[in-house]
Amino acid sequence: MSFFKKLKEKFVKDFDLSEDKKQEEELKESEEQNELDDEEGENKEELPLEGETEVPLDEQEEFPQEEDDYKEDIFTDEVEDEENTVTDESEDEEVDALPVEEEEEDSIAAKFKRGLAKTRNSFSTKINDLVARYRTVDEDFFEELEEVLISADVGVNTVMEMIDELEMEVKRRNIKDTKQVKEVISEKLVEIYYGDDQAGDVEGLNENPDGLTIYLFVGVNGVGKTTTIGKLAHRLKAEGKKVTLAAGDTFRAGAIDQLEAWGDRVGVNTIKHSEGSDPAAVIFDGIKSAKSRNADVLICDTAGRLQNKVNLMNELSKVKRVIEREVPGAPHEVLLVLDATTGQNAMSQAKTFSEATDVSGIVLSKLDGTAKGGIVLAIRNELDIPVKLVGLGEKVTDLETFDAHAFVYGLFADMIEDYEDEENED
Ligand SMILES: Nc1nc2c(ncn2[C@@H]2O[C@H](COP(=O)(O)OP(=O)(O)OP(=O)(O)O)[C@@H](O)[C@H]2O)c(=O)[nH]1
Ligand SMILES: [Mg+2]
Repeated sequence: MSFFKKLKEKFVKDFDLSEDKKQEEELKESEEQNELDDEEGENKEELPLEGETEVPLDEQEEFPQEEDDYKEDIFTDEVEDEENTVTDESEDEEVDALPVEEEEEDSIAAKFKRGLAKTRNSFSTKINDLVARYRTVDEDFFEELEEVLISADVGVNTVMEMIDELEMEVKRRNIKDTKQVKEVISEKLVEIYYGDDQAGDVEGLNENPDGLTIYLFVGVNGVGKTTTIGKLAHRLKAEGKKVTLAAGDTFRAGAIDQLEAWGDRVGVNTIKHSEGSDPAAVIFDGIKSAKSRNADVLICDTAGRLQNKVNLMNELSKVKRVIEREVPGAPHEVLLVLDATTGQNAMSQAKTFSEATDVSGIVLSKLDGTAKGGIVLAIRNELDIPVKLVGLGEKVTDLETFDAHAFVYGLFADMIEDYEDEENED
């Protein structure tokens, strides 16, 4: 079966196409508006301009030198003594969630489509332009396609691999017409993502089958750790799980309140100590509280850190050791949050963090804020770390389990719908 047809059957039937097309057109209009006059479009809340969320690395808050002191002896077995400093305001009962203003009925496909609007608009314009200029598939066509993929941040090595495979496939299927190549490109993108893992299953979050599941969030400043934790807590709670948050970012002013505000918003407990205290101790108390409340999941926030700060990376190892000691098999995920709008810098963050701690999965945030969503493929293909979750917007429901098919659907949605039209004409 044709790959576009397969994607269409998988995703398009999920939601009302006409409704979606309307939404799509609105988005395109405001996209164009954004590009033309660099003003805020109607969709401001869903697609903030990049400048609004992005913090350039060199402007990010740095840790002061004296920071180092508190880290050296960060965790000792006396941690239990700090118990009395814990504030668990919500006690045993679940906090009542504030009403969540959302359009929950959005299908996965619709969310990916909306979240990838920027990437798709740029990517499909370029591909269509390429196909219009080159009627037949030749060397030059592939060379230009290479540039299009690189400009979407797919990553040079991944692009090379992809082009080689495309050339082979095009020969194998004896494809001459560039129009047909679009579909082969979409198919190869999914294959490249999964690599040797032929099953191509969606990789959800690992869970503890018998007891407390612990997720540890790490990453540099401002990438979206705390926001993602809030979104994830909301989702897990909606699945019927009892969730506790641990405010392990004791460094940045306001970080504890920010996490607690998320906890209140989605209706889950937050365990916190005072600002400046030992993060490992907070996590320790988080585990204790989660266990005593019989919580299913504990999600640990940590302070943003630059990957070149050795002490801060050591601090993470200590936090992780506490978790390992308290719950065998934990943490069940160490999730590195990367900001998709930072492009190739995200790749170098992933490299350094995974050297310092065993990163088990990536959360790629702010995919909605970039036209370079191809970074997903580079991360998976070049670092061999699965992308587990993607942030597709700032709303509490804008977090999805990464699904390579839905992703590619999001990138090729227009073409897949066009394909349907052509098919209907036959
Ligand atoms: N558009 C968009 N914005 C996002 C997404 N995820 C997070 N943000 C925004 O990114 C900004 C930073 O998010 P935080 O969650 O505070 O980031 P952090 O990693 O916890 O930052 P530090 O605690 O300072 O290290 C906020 O304005 C979020 O609303 C997303 O998926 N899409
Ligand atoms: Mg934070």
